[in-house]
Amino acid sequence: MNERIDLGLREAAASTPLPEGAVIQEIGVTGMTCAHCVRSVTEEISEIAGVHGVSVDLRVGEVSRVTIASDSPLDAALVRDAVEEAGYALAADPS
Ligand code: 9UX
Repeated sequence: MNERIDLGLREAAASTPLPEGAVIQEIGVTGMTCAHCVRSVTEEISEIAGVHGVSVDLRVGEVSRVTIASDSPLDAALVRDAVEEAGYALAADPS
């Protein structure tokens, strides 16, 4: 299954003009299998200061792609903590 789920948050899309200095990064997350997983990860990451958009490309049984838009580059440890707080894990290969 391969499905993009956006939970009403602002889409981190290139089509939208970004604020000065804004950053979009993509991370890989393992273990996500449903919309509730998507919600948990989205909510945890959204709580990081400076984050204004989270978009999840759910790939069940594979590495899901999580796109994060933020005002400035995020501390990688904060992102990892948020993913783990939600109950999932960063993929070894973030690309
Ligand atoms: Mo998604 Mo439910 O992993 O445990 S199936 S939240």
